[in-house]
Amino acid sequence: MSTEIKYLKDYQPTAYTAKTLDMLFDIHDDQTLVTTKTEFIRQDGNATSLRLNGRNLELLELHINDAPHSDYSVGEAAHDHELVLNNLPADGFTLTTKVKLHPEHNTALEGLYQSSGIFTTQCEAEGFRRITYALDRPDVMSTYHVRIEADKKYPCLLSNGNLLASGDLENGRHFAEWHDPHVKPSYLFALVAGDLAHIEKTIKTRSGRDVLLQLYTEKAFIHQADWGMEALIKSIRWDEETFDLEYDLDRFMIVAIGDFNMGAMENKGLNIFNTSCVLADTETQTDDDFLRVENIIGHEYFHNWTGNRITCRDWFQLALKEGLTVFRDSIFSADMTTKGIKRLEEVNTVRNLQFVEDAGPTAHPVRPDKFIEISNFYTLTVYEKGGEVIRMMWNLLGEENFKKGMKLYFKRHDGHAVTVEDFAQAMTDASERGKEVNLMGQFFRWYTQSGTPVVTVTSEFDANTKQYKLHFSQNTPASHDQAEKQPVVIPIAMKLFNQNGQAIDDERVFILDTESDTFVIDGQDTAPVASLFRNFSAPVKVEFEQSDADLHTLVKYDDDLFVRFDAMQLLYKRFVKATLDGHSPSIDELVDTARSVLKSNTDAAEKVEILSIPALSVFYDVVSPVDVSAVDNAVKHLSTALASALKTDLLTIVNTAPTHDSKDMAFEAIAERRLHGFALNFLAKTNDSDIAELAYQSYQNASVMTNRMDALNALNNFDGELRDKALADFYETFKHDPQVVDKWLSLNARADFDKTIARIDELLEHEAFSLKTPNKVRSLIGGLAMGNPVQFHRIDGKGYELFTKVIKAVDKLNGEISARMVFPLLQWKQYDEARQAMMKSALESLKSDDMTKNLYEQVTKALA
Ligand code: HT7
Ligand code: ZN
Repeated sequence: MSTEIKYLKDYQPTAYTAKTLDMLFDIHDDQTLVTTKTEFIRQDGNATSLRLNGRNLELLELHINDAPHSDYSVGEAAHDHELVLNNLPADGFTLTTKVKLHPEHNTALEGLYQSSGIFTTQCEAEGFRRITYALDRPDVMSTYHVRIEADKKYPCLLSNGNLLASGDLENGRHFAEWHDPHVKPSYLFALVAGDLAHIEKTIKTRSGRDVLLQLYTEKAFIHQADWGMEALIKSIRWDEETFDLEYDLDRFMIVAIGDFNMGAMENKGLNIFNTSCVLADTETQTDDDFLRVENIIGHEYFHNWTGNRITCRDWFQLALKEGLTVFRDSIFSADMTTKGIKRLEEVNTVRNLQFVEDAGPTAHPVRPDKFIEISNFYTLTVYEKGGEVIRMMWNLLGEENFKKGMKLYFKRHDGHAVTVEDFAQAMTDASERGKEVNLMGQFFRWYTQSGTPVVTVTSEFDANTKQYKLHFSQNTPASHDQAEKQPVVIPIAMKLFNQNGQAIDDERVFILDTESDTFVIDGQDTAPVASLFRNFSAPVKVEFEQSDADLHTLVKYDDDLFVRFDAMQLLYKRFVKATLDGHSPSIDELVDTARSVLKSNTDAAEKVEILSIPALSVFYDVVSPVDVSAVDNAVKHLSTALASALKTDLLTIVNTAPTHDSKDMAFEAIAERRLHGFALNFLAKTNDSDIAELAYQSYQNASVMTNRMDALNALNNFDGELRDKALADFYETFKHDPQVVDKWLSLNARADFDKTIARIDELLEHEAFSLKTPNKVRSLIGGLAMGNPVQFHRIDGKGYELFTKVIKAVDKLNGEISARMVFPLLQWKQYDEARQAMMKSALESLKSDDMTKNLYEQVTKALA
């Protein structure tokens, strides 16, 4: 294992570049032979040797300019088996290598691997070196010609670009040849060979070119592909209309694969998706699954320009493509649904998860400056905080200037591998406003500084001078990687209301770019109610002791969904804190406010967002260190009291007949189902047995997966016969569909019962589970560690014990997954002494000589 640290400051261009790759894949069930002919051009006049990346490859042949060449060496495993070529001809040469691979034994799911009989690839970030010797880095961009030969039992032979030829060979074999006319880095290479069904449609781009769209999956699930195809067409149209960007090949293919490390991959012209992110049918997927599919299809499609046409110079620049594409998928999904709802989903991810990362041992800037294993940097900070930084640019520049910036970015850099600075520079240069804001100046600290800024706010009202002041100050706490922090540019979108909830001015943006500053407004008869950071205008934590009365006013009357939701969360937190401090806070005012929201004409989905009691971890900041059981008891007290007081209101919602068809995917229909599901699940918090009956009936009457899962989630609060019957029926009915089985595994893992750990242990041996399939591990073990904090953090340590046992076993198969899943354990410093000790020793127990470097990097950082 190489644990060498790579630094951004050490970046050097390569001495040679690879102009073209001509590849032959000779696929057999027990081995695959890959012959690669690469045309190398010398960039540095003095170079006579070249290092190529390679990993676990068996080299069979090596030729230079078609003649055998013996002046080479293959490095040690510690150097990932690099191939070093010496004594090279001047200027340029062609290298031909033939290597042997074993995709049938590849459990890391990187490079070429087999999943359910389908051969598939995953090359981002450094998987291509597991396929052939190459300059496997994003700043080497080449054109690819690929020939695939395989048995006819694998009828579909796919690769990037356009199909040139296909036909029969001897011995029941056949071939296909593909050519991708666009230069691309190796991480965008893809190949699929298998027995797949597909659906297809031809559309015309805005300029009138025909494009064939195809979506492939296993035959048994092809009926779940229509929504994905619709989402793809919506994405293509949206990018044409919003950013004037057209698709640039004759074909766009999506393939759904069951074993996949992440959600999806934007390979040029051949996107590969985790089945869970592309298949959707109302019988087997929920409304949330449908929306996620639409969003991820959009994300991968949008990468065609932001990521593929212009790519990253090196992996430190990952946020260049990911932050920008997250922002693009976010405004796409907001356009397809309701803006505020999509925004709150992002807010929850950033505040509840990214802020945790930013405060923990793996904190890093949006543009990291060092890493051991790049796979560990596909993080919430790079993606989500990276997306927030782009959103701030959009807001600071305005839509029109941002779009001018995008145009200039493509004009300058199309077909190249560039840096985050290149993007910020184009955005700065493209308009007068851009020059004024100067994204290359202080703003750029958002890319280079880790940690979450904290903005402290105090207010001051003087009845005599009628002046109202808001004092803002900012501070970014030191993080493990950076002791000193400088002030960042924080746009604070704000608006003032009077005590009756009427707006007294228009929304404005106050820029806090110094350590402290004051906003002043004159002419106020009474102290205004401040609505701050509207629409979550900056990814910061806010400390503001606003009165309870002000918060209730904001929940009831503000016209910004984020502020209403945030004010309600603050009120919930205050109730929980008071309970933990040994007081008996009254629930009455919360009930009144919640009831007024329920009775108001607020959109149904917005009601759900405002009133939902957040996940347990959201309450962790009310105490330090965190005693999970105590916080859980206080939150349960809140939810039971509120649900019991609102029981009649909630029952009315549950018993009202829906006005939309249960399969209608219009957002109003989804919102109606959401409110119904929320009411049923909130009622379950009463712990009343009539609600268990109601949920069971609801399960039996459900005709779509959304209603079924709402009922099962509600039943998951009641340990007893009804839940057992419903879960057994659910498994029996859907055991043929791996995606629904994942839901069943997760329901088992998320049940907050004493017996859950034993049940999970049992399920590890169940026919429905496999350690080799990331989706199964995420459902069962992720379900425990992320979705069931009470059982995971059991004070007897059984949760940690089971978790580490599984992480160790997964690490033997797939380091990308073990390193990702271990995240909850890394946050051990948050917890009380007893839990800290157990979590720390669990981390220690993960260390071993044969652990992957992925897991090594995470564990050593956490223990440092
Ligand atoms: N760009 C893709 C990232 C990705 C990935 C990274 C590491 C290992 C496996 C992976 N699969 C996909 C997905 C995206 O952000 O669009
Ligand atoms: Zn992406």
